[in-house]
Amino acid sequence: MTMTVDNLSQILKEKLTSSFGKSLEDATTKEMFQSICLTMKESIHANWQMTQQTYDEKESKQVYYFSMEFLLGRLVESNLLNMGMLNLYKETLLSLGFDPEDVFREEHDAGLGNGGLGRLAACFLDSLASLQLPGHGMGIRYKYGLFQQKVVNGYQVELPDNWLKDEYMWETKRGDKAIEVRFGGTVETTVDNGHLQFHHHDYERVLAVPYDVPIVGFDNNTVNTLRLWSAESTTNHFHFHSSRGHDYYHYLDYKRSIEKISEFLYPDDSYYEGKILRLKQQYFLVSAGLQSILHRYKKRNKPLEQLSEHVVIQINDTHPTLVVPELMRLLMDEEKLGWDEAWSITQKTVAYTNHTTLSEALEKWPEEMIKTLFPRLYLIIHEINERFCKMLWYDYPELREKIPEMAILSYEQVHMAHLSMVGSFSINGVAKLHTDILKDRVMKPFYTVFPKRFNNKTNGITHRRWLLNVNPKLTDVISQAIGTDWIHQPGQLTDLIPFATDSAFQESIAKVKHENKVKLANFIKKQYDLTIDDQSIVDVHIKRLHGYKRQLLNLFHIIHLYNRCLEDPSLDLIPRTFIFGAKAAPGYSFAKQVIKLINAVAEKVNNHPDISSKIKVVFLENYSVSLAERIIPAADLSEQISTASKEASGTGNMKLMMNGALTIGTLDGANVEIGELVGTENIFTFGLTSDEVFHYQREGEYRARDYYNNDRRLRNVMDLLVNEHFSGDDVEFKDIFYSLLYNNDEYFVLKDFDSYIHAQSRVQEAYQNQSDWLSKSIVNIAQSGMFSSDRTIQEYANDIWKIKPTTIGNLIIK
Ligand code: 26W
Repeated sequence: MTMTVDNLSQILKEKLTSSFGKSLEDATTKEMFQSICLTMKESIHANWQMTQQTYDEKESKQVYYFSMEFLLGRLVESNLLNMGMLNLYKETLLSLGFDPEDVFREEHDAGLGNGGLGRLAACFLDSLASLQLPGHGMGIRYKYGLFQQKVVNGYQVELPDNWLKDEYMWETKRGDKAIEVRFGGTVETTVDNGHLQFHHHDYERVLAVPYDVPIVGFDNNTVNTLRLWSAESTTNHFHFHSSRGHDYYHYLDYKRSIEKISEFLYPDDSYYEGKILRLKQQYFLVSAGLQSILHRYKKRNKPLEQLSEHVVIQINDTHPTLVVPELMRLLMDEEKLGWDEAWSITQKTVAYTNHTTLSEALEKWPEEMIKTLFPRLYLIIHEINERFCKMLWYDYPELREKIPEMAILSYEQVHMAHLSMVGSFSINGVAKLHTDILKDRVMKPFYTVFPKRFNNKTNGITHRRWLLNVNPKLTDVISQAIGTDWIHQPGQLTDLIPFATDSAFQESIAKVKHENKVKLANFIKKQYDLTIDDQSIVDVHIKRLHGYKRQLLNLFHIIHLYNRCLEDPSLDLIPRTFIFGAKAAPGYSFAKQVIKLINAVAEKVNNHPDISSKIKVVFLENYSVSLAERIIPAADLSEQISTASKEASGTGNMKLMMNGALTIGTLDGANVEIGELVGTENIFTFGLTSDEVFHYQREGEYRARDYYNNDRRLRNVMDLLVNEHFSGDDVEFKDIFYSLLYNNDEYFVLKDFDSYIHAQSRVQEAYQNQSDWLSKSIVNIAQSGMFSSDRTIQEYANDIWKIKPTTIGNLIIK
């Protein structure tokens, strides 16, 4: 039976009564939201159970994506879209007197991630389910997600993200599947029947309790699982030995120390800090995840030797690297396999993705810490290292002098990337350029030893969320032109190419963009009481705040325009709205100063009587998945201006392109591939290449000061930072100024300034010819299908995981 607005209205009214004792008239939007979720869950849960049952019956090979971060955002709209029910629910809500947007906004963003790495994991889950692939997520159920950002007086202030305050509607606690994870203690070695045995004593026990979130596939019956682990104290720890209170307080202390393990997400992106709690979190995820996988595998009654034919573990960066020694431990100590068998199984089961080459982001843990927290794992890592170094010594004499830099244990540190590479069968980068840099530079000696393990998987984004959900009007315009097949086969967006020069189509694209701008402008007006011009160029720089992402370079262009307007009030500028969204790591003071500077520039520019009609600068606080969803459909220009070689891929670049924004960018990460697809005339490329950056770094030839001295425009921009123009005092921005001149501008902002300014004037010129601009925009949309994460996941499935779709049969749902 197909559901109608009337049926659904009835169901929702009944839900309101049975769950909240409310009539429609008395129900709050939150109650309506919860009623919707409860209703959706009835069919999702039926398919969920069916999916798991089918995987077991068909013995499908399963992928487990281990990640410390899953940046899901809200799920209600994307689940409804995937279930084919979005329009029905929207219409029904309207007929019941509710604004669907208000209702959907009741869902708190699940912000269990910092940025690109976490959002990629979420897009991958959507694609796995949509391609009917048996792939699941393993993560941590942080009680607090990434901090909420407030801007107070121009400064970032961090507030806790208490996302579980109201019930999280999508999760199901599986108390019966709880698992014990052990920390610390000592290891005793004995010999039984000539076999070495390891006995772990005096450890601390932590209970890992899984909370499962269903991952709904698009237009199919597949529902996969994201399993998020929560740390709880084991109940049998506490016995009342006496009526004295201290047992009780001791227990509370203990309980709190355990729960800390899954309490919060470290708000750090691209910077590694050796914090013991983070290491505990990593092992907690790894041990609980692996134990639950082995438990399920054993139900298939297959020998452990065949594990890799049934299970693949993909580790999202090095954060879950401990899967390598932990799987060894479980296979040897629990399952009684010998080293060689266990090693062969482990190596065939684990695959590793690298997401950064920034040296400050590469994890290295002090040996002492690993030894204390995981004494048995330490012994195993030690043995892996010995065997690896010996192999190098005998099989690769030409690499002998490189052994200290390739070792897993060296200089009293454990090198997680080395452990990952040695313990896995696949090592992949996330964009062509990034993979080449891994092979030719950062991991070159490993590439010599394991050439077959290296491969590239250029990132992608789910077009369902990032086009269909966020931009329904553009979706309709596309489908009117080329039909709807592209929705299942996003590669077919290239059918739009002939429409690039079609003036009627251009007009409809322009109309949608303008409507999206009006919508964003209304939001900004409501939220910030700031009026932006919906006819202006919307220039968007949204991503984490980091030196290498060069928000500062963007700002220098803005200040430069401001200076030009001051010099020549009649300057002919197409009005532009510069939008920034960015969180800075709480301890990253340079990044925080840049936020303050953006806001200080905004204050000046937006309040200038003559200039504010030409330039507006907006810093939107609390950048998050939901905020990205509002901004991206309205964007004309996508700022992807990282120092070449530093941005592994970028995925915001893909989201913006798919929504018709043109890229101004360096030849970095996936920008290179975007440029190859759209052609040089449809992208604004500028700046140093990665090879040039490596050259300057190696030769030490760059002198930032020369650029300051020789470029008057640059001097005029920079001097404003230290002469009280943007701030009441002249020291507010001195760190920024000094990092450029005295620390020699690590990210080549001054070096690329001139080239960037030129690229920006090409943008303004191109925008003047609207028909030309629209044709460029259409080419970008047309070529964006390549960046659907469906393509990426299909490549992982074919090349790394060797898995095929499992079709889930039809359930009879009322
Ligand atoms: C241990 C501290 C830490 C935490 C997170 C170090 C490094 C990270 C991540 C690797 C940073 C990250 O999110 N990398 C981004 O991954 C995206 C998905 O592949 C890429 O698109 C981005 O270019 C890359 O910066």
